[in-house]
Amino acid sequence: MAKTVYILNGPNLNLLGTREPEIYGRATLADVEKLCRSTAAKHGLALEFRQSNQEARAKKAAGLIINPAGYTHTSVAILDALLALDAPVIEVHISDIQSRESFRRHSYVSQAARTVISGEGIDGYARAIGELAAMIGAKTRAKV
Ligand code: DHK
Repeated sequence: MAKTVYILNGPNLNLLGTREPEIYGRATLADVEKLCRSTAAKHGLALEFRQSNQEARAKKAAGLIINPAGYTHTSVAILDALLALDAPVIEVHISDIQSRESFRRHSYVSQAARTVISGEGIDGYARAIGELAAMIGAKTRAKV
């Protein structure tokens, strides 16, 4: 059976495409999901893709990719939830949080993340899936 990877997207990421496109680009969350589904398929991974303003349960996850959006910079609760998870976590940001306002430069979530990918646009999600696939030993096709 294929391993399941969860991709969780925090608040306001449902507005991608129209929200500050000069920072987040023109791709919609549906475009991100499409990219993630095709990348996951190449790695033989099953995918749960969610957008939520609340914490999601990911008990069956072999690995988890999270863009916590604004909660990145505020939420000890999300950090605690990730620390309780027995699966590798990758943190993704579409924009480069280190080169924006000072309040965005600190991430609580990073403490629980094996890797942080920031500032690569939505391609960062595809890279995260590839890195997670390597971490969890997914059966990646030769030509990805
Ligand atoms: C998305 C958000 O909504 C912001 O609150 C973060 C992140 C950055 C992103 O770049 O994907 O500060």
